[in-house]
Amino acid sequence: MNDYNTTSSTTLTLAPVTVTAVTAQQILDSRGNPTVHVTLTLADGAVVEASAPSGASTGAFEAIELRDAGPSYGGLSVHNAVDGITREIAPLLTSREWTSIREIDDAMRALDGTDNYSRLGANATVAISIAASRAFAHEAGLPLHTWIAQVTGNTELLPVPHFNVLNGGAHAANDLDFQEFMIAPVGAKSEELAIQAGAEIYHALAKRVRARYNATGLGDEGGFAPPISSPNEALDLIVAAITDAGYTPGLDQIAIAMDPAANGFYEGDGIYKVAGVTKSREELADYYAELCAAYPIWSIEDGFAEDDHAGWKILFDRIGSTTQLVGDDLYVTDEARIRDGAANGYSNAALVKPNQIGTVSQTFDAIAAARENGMQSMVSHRSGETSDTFIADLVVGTGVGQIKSGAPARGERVAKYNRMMEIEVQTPGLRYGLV
Ligand code: 2PG
Ligand code: MG
Repeated sequence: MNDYNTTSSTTLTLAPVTVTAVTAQQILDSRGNPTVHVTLTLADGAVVEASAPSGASTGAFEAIELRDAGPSYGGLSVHNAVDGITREIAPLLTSREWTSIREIDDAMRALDGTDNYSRLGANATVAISIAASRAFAHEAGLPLHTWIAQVTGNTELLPVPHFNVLNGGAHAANDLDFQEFMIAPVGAKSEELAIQAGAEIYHALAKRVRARYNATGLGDEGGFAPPISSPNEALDLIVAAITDAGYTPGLDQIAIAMDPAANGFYEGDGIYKVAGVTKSREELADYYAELCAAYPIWSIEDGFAEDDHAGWKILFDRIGSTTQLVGDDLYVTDEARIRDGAANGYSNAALVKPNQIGTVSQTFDAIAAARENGMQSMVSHRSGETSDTFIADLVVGTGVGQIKSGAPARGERVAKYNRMMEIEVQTPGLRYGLV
């Protein structure tokens, strides 16, 4: 069976892929840590490539990144993952013709033999799976985003970008416990204007951060990392910067999203510590509700820790009807976990990171599971990135309407935003906005 959805209005021709050669090598990610880069040579001589991103605040249930644990790069080199591609995945890929991305992903999964890619490494499988997706798009003669829309049976949509402009948690050296403060131009008229708004507000924020804290330091995702510890202070700064730049803070123009990444300040036993203050589950849920009442916050990701299901339920009952609550470490892009979350009332949205689950077709499954259960999805980068822009095509092709790719600055972050603007120019008629 192939992946092509026959309900699509476009007539689809099966376009099989033949891989004649595979190369893999170690490159650096945006943090200066090693990651995996691959190329696939196709029968017509075309070459497609991909590289794997890498998280810092990783969830305990994520697919496993294979790292050498040797003396180089403090144990982080990826020569074993590269060797696994060369010795095992390459012979598999070049052994036959492939008719769907799922076929390739399933074969890699079977070859790995574990349920979390701990033998070959999800950093190896995700890079191959992304490159293979590009191979299918090439053979079909389609832009990658259009191929994704056809394979998944979705309507293409230009997403609302969520720009992470203030960094804390595991991504910055300051004392801010919440990891990400994002601005989302929900009311923009186009991708280009959304990105313009994000960049103009980022620059207005830079002025305020310099004037007030004499600080220019950045976090891993390109947002500012001034010496503050209070989430309220961070939110006040952002609201002021939105106004400085000539925009209106609010749920219909420039909204705010946060990723507290609560694993990072969970003390266990239902106790969290934010800005030096200890909070019970109820107190933390109250605090989020207060922040949502005081600021135009439309979305909160990982408000509670990945294994604190009781906390998730309290928050969902409290503000789930008015606020998007996104599971990242909670779900790790795992279809089964998302279904479980929907059944138990943990959240109304899922974050989507291909390297958390290990392959592109499993990423499609996660998005489908969210959709089937009435949940939103937000496609996401990792804090360690490369110039690979796959997630830009992924978010457009799956039509989920939301992406976060860090600040509107730094090459590895803007590569995705620039790709979205390129798609907008090349594909007239695509709608911009939330689902
Ligand atoms: C997150 C991500 C991306 P990391 O927590 O959502 O912003 O961070 O890649 O470090 O897990
Ligand atoms: Mg997160």
